[in-house]
Amino acid sequence: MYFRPIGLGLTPHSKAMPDFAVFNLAAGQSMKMAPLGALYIVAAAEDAGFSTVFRDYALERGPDLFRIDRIAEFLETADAPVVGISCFAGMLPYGVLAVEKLRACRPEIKIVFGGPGPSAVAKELLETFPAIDFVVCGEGEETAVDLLRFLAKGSPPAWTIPGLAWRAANSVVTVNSRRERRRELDQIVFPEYDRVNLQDYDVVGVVYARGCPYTCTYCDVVSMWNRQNIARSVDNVLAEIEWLRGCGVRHIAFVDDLFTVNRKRTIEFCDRFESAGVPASWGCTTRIDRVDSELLDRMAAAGCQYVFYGVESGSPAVLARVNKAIPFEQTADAVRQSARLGMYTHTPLMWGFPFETMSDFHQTLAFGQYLNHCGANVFYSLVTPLPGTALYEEFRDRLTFRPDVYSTIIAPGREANLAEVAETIAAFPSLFSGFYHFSDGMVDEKSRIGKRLGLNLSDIRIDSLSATETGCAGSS
Ligand code: B12
Ligand code: SF4
Repeated sequence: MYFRPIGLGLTPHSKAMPDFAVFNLAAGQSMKMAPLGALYIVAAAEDAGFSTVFRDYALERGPDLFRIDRIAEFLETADAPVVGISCFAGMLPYGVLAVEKLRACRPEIKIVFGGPGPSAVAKELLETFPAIDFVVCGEGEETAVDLLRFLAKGSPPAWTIPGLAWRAANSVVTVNSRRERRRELDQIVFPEYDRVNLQDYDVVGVVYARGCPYTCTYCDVVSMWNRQNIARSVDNVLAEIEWLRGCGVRHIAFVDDLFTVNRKRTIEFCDRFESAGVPASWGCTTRIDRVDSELLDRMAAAGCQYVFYGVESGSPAVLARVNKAIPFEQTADAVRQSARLGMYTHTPLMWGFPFETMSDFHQTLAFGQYLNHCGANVFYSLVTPLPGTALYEEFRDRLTFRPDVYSTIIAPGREANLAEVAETIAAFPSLFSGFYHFSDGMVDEKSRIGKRLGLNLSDIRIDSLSATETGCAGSS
């Protein structure tokens, strides 16, 4: 089907021009994973008859990856009347500044943002940056297709499209009602992998189920998936893995927020995966209180090679405050068993909460050491107050931004260069709060302690740590 924009301000284009150009904006990742979200959108658009091109910035190389001009140039590598940008919170400031440049030379195109970064801040994003025309909030396939139809034929009208945030001709921004989560995930077309060369990536992801029912206060999964965990069938997942195997993929990273949320489903998957004799290994992310000894045995037997447990803190008080009160012995037991089964066991710990006392922090460091002895790969990350989280809402007036101190959990990688975005981040804390930290989180003091103990509080980049130690760096 050929898509012709009619009377919506889009420039008529030749048949050679695609209808839709989707760009994944990611940079500085240590591990490159084919971007599922963007490729699901490409597949949905193609399936609905819109010719679509895809470009992945994660594959770009060079020292200037975080320069706005470079990103803007990248966005010009595909010409289409509708440009879609997929990004997380970390690339959002870069994305908005780059599309301002794109807009200046391409006033006729429509620009739509989607992904976990823009989703949580859709209204303010559109109100602040007129270069952006639409934001697709949450699960994107159906909303994106409705939007493309609206831009092509004026129907369905923008105001009727659930999940869409848009700006009317009078500049008023509207965020439509949330779109109901899709229940029949098996009906969703597989990610459009033929648009990428899988060999360009270090790892390939598969989503078994979307969303998580828990309420950890720092986690922004709710703004994307609305606390519902909805799964594909085992057959559908195995079919995708078989297909990937055919492309030479040997390891699958399940990218579910909480892979073992449904024990029965996990056992069924393990049994089927093992009996199908799929010669591939896999790994996943989950919670300590969603595994048990038998389940871990089954997972290991079925080829699970790594497991990522969000442990988060060594202080019972902090764990209770973030809605993740899991007893330490349970954590240690699960970690010991996972490691014993040969799984590479990751246990991230967070620090810098506004309510984390020095004693809480010390407990976290001590627990980290203990988990190390249990066989875990422990790493520490500075708390990132992401928009849309309960943590952000409760403590939003205690945020501080220092361009030299930020968590690389949200900033895109350790090599991120904030030079061109720092002013924008500072001007719009509620849009870019992931780059902030809590002013009463005692960040400098705690980093110094970590350093003195020889611990790598790895996810914080503090350019000025040595300066801080000599008392040169100011704290805000
Ligand atoms: C796999 C993964 C990665 C991979 C690859 C990511 C990729 N490009 O696909 C790797 C390991 C590289 C990675 C890195 C990071 N990640 Co990550 N990652 C994930 C994970 C586990 C799965 C992503 C996924 O495939 N989801 C499934 C698909 C179906 O959902 P989706 O991507 O959201 O896409 C849907 C919608 O968002 C929308 N959509 C997406 N793109 C577009 C584009 C358009 C035009 C439209 C219309 C719609 C649309 O439609 C899609 C289909 O419904 C998620 C958690 C999760 N379960 O989602 C975290 C997550 C996305 N990551 C997160 C973070 C913080 C990071 C890092 C910053 C961490 C770090 N410092 O290393 C980096 C950033 C990298 C960068 N430079 O931008 C956060 C994002 C938080 C936020 N608000 O932005 C998440 C949500 C985890 C969390 N809960 O904290 N990540
Ligand atoms: S941190 Fe994990 S368990 Fe908690 S809400 Fe987020 S995805 Fe769910």
